[in-house]
Amino acid sequence: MRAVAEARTNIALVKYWGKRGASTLNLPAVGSLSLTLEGLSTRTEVRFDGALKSDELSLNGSATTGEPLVRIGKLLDLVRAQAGIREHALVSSANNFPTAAGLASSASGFAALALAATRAAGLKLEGRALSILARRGSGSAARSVFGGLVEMHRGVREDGEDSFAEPIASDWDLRLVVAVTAKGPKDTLSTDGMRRTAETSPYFKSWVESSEPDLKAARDAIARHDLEALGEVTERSCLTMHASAMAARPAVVYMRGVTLEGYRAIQDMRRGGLPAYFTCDAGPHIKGLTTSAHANEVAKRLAEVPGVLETRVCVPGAAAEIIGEESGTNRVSFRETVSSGMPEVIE
Ligand code: 2P0
Repeated sequence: MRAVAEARTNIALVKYWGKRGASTLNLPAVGSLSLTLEGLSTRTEVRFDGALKSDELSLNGSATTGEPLVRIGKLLDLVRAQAGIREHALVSSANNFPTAAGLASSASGFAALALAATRAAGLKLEGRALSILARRGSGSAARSVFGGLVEMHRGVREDGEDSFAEPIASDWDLRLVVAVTAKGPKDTLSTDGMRRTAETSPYFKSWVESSEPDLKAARDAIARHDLEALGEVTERSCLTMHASAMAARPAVVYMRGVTLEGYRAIQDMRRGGLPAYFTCDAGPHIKGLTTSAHANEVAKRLAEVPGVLETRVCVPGAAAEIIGEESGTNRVSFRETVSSGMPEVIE
């Protein structure tokens, strides 16, 4: 009744922003397409224990209550219902990157939680079912179940069973350069920012309409390994998403001066023949899409932008995986990825 899982964060090249319908199933208004990143991950242990009076959460070593515990409790309730168990759980979760830096943690966090909780509850879900469960915790988490390039399907069903992510087979040596521009948590949580955008932005409908053509362009570019085409769609999806959010009332603005300077620096790089493409998320950090041959130069140039605190070159990351598990007297510890299902004994 105990399992430890690890999941990596992901960065969307074609963005998710907004929900569809009034459903409580966390259904996205648009599909999305992302790259899972190695090196920015969450490791989560879940232990169901009949002696616990309520669910308990430790985040990065500190006992945590309030909203994070409520969100985690809701996902645990879904797992308990599926597994037919009643025990409360002790959840310990840690990121190997500073949560306060505002880099995405709900994606890796809920993917790791969905995998660890189901396994600790004795369930063995395949990738699609796990992605659907992770989506209930956080939309972007549905993508972190898988490694590399991943497409999240919007789906049309009210029960959400066609709203899941799938890996896109590709051996493209893409890199994402992350330039951290601020410390401290972001101003508006994504869930709140996207709700306000959907409810009040005059541009939300246009944003939603732009998504399908962008997804198609991205898929085509990936099939051709066409960085220019993928980069162009990456930039326009990001800027269209932010434009719709900025037009919300009150405005939802995540970019800061340094973010736009990063955008200009990336435009300059391209003018000088260095292929790099900009994206950013629900925070001020700059992300540059490029390939392995150019990643170090892109990182060097982004580090020169005033206000950039730190840069990091990220390679495509692996699928969520079980690091270890234990049930009753059966003690096993191994590494098993969602995509391959091939166990690799580590102890
Ligand atoms: C994305 N973001 O596609 C977009 C781009 C941020 C900007 O998915 O409400 O934390 O938990 O489903 O997944 C962040 O949204 O939102 C996000 P919920 P989530 O990566």
